[in-house]
Amino acid sequence: MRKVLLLATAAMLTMTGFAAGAEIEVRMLNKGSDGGMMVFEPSLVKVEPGDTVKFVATDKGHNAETIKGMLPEGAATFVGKTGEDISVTFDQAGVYGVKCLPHYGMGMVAMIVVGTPTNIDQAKAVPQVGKAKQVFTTLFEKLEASKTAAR
Ligand SMILES: [Cu+2]
Repeated sequence: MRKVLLLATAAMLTMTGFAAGAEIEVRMLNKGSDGGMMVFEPSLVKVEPGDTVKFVATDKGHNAETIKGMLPEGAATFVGKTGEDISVTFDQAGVYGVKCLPHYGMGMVAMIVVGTPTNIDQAKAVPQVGKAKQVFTTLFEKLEASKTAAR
């Protein structure tokens, strides 16, 4: 009897943990709604610390992983498996660059902004591959524009 109660308590705590942060879905697609090929959609996501982003393998052949140096200092890196969903809870504030390894050079990247991004300059300084450079330039512009609008 006592064991059952303990299990029930554990289950409730687990559920409470899930409820604490929001979950946002980012789909990995061969073709985006704007016609672009090989994209994360949305490619710019703003969340609060403790929120979870679920990268959904809507189309197979993609993955989501951190870009070296493009995350706040001390934050954990992650590497998703190709063709599989991966849920990442972002506890540390900052800008995170995410890439699909097979399509990095084609510009399949996303930016996750958690709380107040304090590492924008460092993130901008990270060298990018192929078309990813242009995509990130656009994403940083969008981020700056949204900050200005909020003022
Ligand atoms: Cu991809």
